[in-house]
Amino acid sequence: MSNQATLSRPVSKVDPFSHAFLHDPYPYHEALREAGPVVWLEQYGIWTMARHEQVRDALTDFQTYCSSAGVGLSDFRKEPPWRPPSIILEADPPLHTRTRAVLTRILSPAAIRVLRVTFDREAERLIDRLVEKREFDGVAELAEAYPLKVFPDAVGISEEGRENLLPYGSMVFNSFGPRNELFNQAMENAGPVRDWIMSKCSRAVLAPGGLGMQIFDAVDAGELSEAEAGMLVRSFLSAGIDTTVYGLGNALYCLASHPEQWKILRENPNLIRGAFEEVLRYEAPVQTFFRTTTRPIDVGGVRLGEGEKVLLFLAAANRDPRRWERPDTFDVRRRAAGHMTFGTGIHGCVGQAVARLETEAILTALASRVASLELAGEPKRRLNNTLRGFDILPLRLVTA
Ligand code: 8QM
Repeated sequence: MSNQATLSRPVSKVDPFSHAFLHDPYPYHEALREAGPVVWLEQYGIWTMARHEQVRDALTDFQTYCSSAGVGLSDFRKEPPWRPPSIILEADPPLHTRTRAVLTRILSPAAIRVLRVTFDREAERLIDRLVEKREFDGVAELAEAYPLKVFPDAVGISEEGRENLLPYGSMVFNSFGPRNELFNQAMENAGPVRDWIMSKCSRAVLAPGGLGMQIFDAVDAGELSEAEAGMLVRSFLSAGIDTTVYGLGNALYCLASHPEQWKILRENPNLIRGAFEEVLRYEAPVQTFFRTTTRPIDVGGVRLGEGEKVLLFLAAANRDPRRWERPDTFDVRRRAAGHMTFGTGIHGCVGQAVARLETEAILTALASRVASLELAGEPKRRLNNTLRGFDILPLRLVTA
């Protein structure tokens, strides 16, 4: 019975990290979903899941699908990681439980309410400037500029050297994929960029009261070692910038290219929160994550072995017609909760409230000032082994 299933395992020859795939992943997502609940990718010798049910089940079962062997293609048990593993992302319980508890507290709803004041003010300031400008690049001048200001300020790092944050993010997110051209390009200046990041992770250089220093408060409370606290500051600087940059860029793109949806938002600003969830479902800034099996497991009648890499297609789960009506329609009124872009389970995005806060601040400032939000030229994609988003997004704002 299980032999038969093994013989009939669905296989695919696609390369999910090729330029063709990354440029327009959606037809490939459909093919992978339709191929079966789990599919063998011949090119890499790994499994992949693209249906909502299987992606969610794998993310929920952290005992079978572990993170400590890395959440990229590379198996940390077979080859050395490019940097010391994250003690939250690339960790399992009990280590993960302890580190996660600290970040959950620092990013609690009460903490987000405190951040909201500054985040709203900075969003209004920036949008006022851009409204005056009328035409601008939505990536450099908005989707990058805003997170690069408010998040490092909140963490409490110096202004000097912040141009290292995006190159570091590019290293982190490209490194989850294979060692292809995108990976090599991202790693070109790896040494100095990594050194700068690490130099910003110590108690001595963090502003008092900031999110970074609050991690060090947990050392004083006996929850972490001094070295672990530095590693969790590194996690903030790894996970907190590119994700929101790509998410905000995708939000601007979705709304600029769906004017009727922008009109709905302008007339009902209470829909902004749900609209961002729909952006995350429809154009997921984080497309994929891997897990590694800790034991043999049956998935829809197919037997996976122990120690095997599994590529989870968050972005394909988000458009699975088994889960969503009209999955390829961008609809800000839809209930998009249940998308997989923040993951789910014990590793579900710990910073998701910050991501929502940033995008809501920007979209609210825009909706109160701007009648139409238009593409002013052809957007250009920036390819990345994990992230989906833009390099250039020419925008035009027309005031009410
Ligand atoms: C991705 O370094 C880290 O801890 C880390 C890096 C990247 C992420 C999360 C954590 C999911 C956003």
